[in-house]
Amino acid sequence: MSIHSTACPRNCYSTCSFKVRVENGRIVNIEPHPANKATPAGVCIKGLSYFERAHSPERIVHPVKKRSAGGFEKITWNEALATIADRLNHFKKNFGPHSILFYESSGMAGLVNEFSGRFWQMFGGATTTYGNLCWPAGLEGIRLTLGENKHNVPWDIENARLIVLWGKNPAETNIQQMIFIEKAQANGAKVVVIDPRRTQSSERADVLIQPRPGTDAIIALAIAGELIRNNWIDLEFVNRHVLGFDEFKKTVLDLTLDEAARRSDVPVAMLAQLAHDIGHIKPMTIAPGYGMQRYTNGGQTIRALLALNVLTGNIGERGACFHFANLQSYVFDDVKEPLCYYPPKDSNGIFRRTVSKAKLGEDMLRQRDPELKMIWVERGNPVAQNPDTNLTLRAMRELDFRVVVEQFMTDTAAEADIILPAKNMFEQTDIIGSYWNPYVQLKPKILESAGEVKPETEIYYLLALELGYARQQILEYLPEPGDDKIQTFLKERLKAFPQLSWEALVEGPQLAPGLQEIAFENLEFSTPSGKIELYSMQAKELWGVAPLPTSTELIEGEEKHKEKYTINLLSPNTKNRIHSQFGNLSMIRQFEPHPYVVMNASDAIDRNIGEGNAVRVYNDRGEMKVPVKLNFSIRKGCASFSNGWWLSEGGTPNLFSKGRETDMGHGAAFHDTLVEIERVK
Ligand SMILES: Nc1nc2c(c(=O)[nH]1)N[C@H]1C(S)=C(S)[C@@H](COP(=O)(O)OP(=O)(O)OC[C@H]3O[C@@H](n4cnc5c(=O)[nH]c(N)nc54)[C@H](O)[C@@H]3O)O[C@H]1N2
Ligand SMILES: Nc1nc2c(c(=O)[nH]1)N[C@H]1C(S)=C(S)[C@@H](COP(=O)(O)OP(=O)(O)OC[C@H]3O[C@@H](n4cnc5c(=O)[nH]c(N)nc54)[C@H](O)[C@@H]3O)O[C@H]1N2
Ligand SMILES: [Mo]
Repeated sequence: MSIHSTACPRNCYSTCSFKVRVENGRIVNIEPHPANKATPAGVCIKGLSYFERAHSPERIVHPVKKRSAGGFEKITWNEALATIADRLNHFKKNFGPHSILFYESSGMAGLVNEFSGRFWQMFGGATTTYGNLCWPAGLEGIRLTLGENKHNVPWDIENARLIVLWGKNPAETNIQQMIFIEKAQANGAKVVVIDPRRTQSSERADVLIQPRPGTDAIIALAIAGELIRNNWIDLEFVNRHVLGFDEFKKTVLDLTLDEAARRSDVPVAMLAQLAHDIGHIKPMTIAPGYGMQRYTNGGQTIRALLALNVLTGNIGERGACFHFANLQSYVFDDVKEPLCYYPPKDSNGIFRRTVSKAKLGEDMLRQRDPELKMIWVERGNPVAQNPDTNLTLRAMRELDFRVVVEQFMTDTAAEADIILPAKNMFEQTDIIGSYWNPYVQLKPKILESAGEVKPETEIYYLLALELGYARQQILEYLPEPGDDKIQTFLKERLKAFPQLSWEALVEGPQLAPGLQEIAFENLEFSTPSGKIELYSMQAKELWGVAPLPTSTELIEGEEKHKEKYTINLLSPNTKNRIHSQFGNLSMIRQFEPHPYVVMNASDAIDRNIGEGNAVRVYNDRGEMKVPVKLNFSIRKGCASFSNGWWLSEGGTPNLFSKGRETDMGHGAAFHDTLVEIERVK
């Protein structure tokens, strides 16, 4: 029996610390880790389901290849590696290394991920991806304005008197945040939720404002106008720390709440009350979510929201914060790598060619000189999770060869010629940061690999040998097999931070070196001007948008599409899955066994649709048939289908989304999607 401290490496705000008891090679207990002040209650149900997930009989634990008659059959590692090496050599010799696409995504956080890129570097390059499906529009909007992405420690929200959850649903997506929000409420704080849907978070709030999707910027800018007109701003703070106030003022002074009410379809009295609250209740924390910035106007929207903190001086103090992403624990540059949103640096000229994650299918099909011939997928499920599933599928199917490194038979794995079994979080040591809590954490190896599973580092090492590279040459890029080699690598990386000892990390989470508990408390901003840039020349130079935050209408609604399709399909995250992970486990499936679409009952009446009916959701890009749930929790004109369902379970919302980048940061505008819904006769 042994007990280990570890941390959840899923792409999730909370990044919970927990203690795991292992007996006879199996996980038998999971408990909260008290040293993490941000996650005192311990893991969620998904974390608890690691019991099942680690040892699931459905896990892929040896290499398999696709049978010509359909389905997969078990093969040996020797056969798998020999086949893959043969194909790699063939494509490289005949078409060049850029005929191979190396696709990685957010399935597992950690420093060790960087070795995957190094393998492809050694190989002579590959086509890689740029952008990120998740949060880059917001990250970039904040970087342009404040210089960097950081926020107060999670427990500081307790000090806020006004909390605006703006397009965020922490009761499902950041459940630990609710602990501190509820403490704030107990101290008398007011909580406002702005979301086209009624959510588990809004059930626990004082006010719910339900705008038309994509209209948050107009709301924020009109409120900014109202604050300025009534002199409800902190002029001293603005004069001292802000660049571009006069220009900003000019653009919002004539923008009325009536105009915003009309465009967002929110009662004007609600906007007036919100403006009054923002102008009078201090300190205020706005917690914008990531969902709300997955629009073609997402980056500018985040800049418009942030302007409300800036005008009221709600930055750099206890309880006063713009709580989007806290990258203070990303002290090793490479921890950021899997989430990095710029096209990869090309210092050595090897990667040269990149395709957009947001437009994956279209970009894959578009490549010439050389055309893409092969894909290698790891830590991602692009068929289900990237925009435009049918186009992604077509692009995958036009390739000659597909390798997917996976734990389970996902929609992407099902497309593979060869699936290599992927490690889980307990089978390789790594170090992770968090984009919400301020800790650096160790995630030690505590289980032997299931079946014949090998971590990616080892897969690449063996593949390199198979390709004929000499051991000495390989070691310049990759560690030798064995977790001790990984630990040596991590200890080496830790040397840059004497405050972070290995021994302390083994015990539990460690505060990031240089942490500012109250972000920007010194009121220093690493923007070009050194001030908070309401007016950002970089915004124009880098992304071609206006230097001031602006509000623009959504693109999908401007196209011909609008005549045929009138329902805006939202695809938020949901409590018991992380994107496309966990839903296949029986512990999770018991809560939601089948996919369903949620629709406003009055939209349903117009279409002769009744509760529980099978409906066809469709647009020009795809269709699916699923049951419908009717209620009034979602705005009229909107429907919701949470992302992460598998095609093989009945559908994914990305059947309908178009590959479109956000206005900045190369994100994906998932929610800018119109569909129609009809009853299946
Ligand atoms: N349980 C769970 N937790 C997770 C994840 C998960 O899959 N499951 N995923 C993690 C990851 S990677 C991410 S990115 C985060 C995301 O978590 P959040 O930041 O909470 O983002 P979403 O769930 O995408 O969207 C939040 C809300 O935005 C609303 N919304 C959509 N469009 C608009 C709009 O135009 N305006 C406004 N005001 N609101 C809008 C949606 O209805 C939704 O309720 O969660 C992380 N945590
Ligand atoms: N319509 C719509 N689509 C969305 C979103 C939305 O709001 N709406 N949200 C987007 C967002 S915010 C995100 S972050 C993305 C997430 O999309 P992805 O980054 O593709 O993440 P997951 O769906 O979690 O899939 C990760 C896969 O990695 C596998 N995996 C886990 N650990 C390892 C490992 O160590 N090695 C290997 N090789 N594999 C491993 C898991 O089994 C899982 O199948 O989805 C995006 N897609
Ligand atoms: Mo995400």
